[in-house]
Amino acid sequence: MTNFLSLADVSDLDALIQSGRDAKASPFANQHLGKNKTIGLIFFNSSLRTRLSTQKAAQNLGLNVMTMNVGQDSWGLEMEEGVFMNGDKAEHVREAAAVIGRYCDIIGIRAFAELKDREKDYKEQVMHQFAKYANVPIVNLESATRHPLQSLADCITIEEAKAQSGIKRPKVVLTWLPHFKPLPQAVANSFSEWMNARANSGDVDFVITHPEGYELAPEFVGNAKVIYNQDEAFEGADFIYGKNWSSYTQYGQVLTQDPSWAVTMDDIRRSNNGKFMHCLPVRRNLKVADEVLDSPHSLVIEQAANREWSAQAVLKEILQGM
Ligand code: SN0
Repeated sequence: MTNFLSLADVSDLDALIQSGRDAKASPFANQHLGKNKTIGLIFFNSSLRTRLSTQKAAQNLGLNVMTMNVGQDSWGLEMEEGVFMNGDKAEHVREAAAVIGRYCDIIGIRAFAELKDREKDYKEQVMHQFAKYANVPIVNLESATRHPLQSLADCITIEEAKAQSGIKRPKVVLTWLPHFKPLPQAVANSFSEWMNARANSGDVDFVITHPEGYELAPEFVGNAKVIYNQDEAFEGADFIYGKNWSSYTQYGQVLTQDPSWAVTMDDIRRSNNGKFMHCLPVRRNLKVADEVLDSPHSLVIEQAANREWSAQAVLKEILQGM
């Protein structure tokens, strides 16, 4: 693996999931791999889990870690080519990426969708500009359209829960949740992309449910079954994966805040004794009831804990290829 931008960079998904589980069982087994090497973690947006879990994973592998918040700690970065730079951005990505690439052996980048211009967001300009000019491997720490480290942690979490329950081919339901703010589609896109791959290999059945107008881009929906009635979608569900996203078709818009889409214990009862998953941060009661988050049905803390092992599996594979 050179870059880790999406599922397309993964050659063997089963092996990567297993590598994460191995790291969890034996965190320091590969400490030699990162010795005298440095990873830079570059954030254009806020982070709690991604920042700490990736730093922890890197340290487990013996890497040195540097972190920077772009625009707060550093100069604002211009991403467009050929611009006359008399605006608010003091530095161009051509220099910034090249310079950071001289200090770092791997660069992780977080850059959310701006949710103004769909074509621009879905071009993944920030990731591609860094990949082009940094000359070192790039790791996606949530981009405009995807959050693959989260999706890998979600796969690990589902495999662990499957091993516990003995359910061979669980029904996994991605549900839209209400929110008053427009949020990116990245987590939902990525989860769908990875679950479709898991469905293709017979590891899960995958269903998506959301109000009309919240259809994800067709390349992410893939072969998933889309059901507009949430109660119907939850019937027999072994995993309920909640996430809010803004509209893709009416790009970046909040079309409804219908509170009946929030997940409650009634929804869990409708499912097959289902587990609740969310990438966090989650706004309690707006999106999911306290009684769900505080019940044994919730996997959210385990999912967040598994972020360390998903990052470690990816960094290990990149280091092995260097
Ligand atoms: C981000 C998102 O992509 O939806 C990060 C998720 C890992 N979430 C938010 O921005 C939540 C913001 C809020 O105010 O609830």
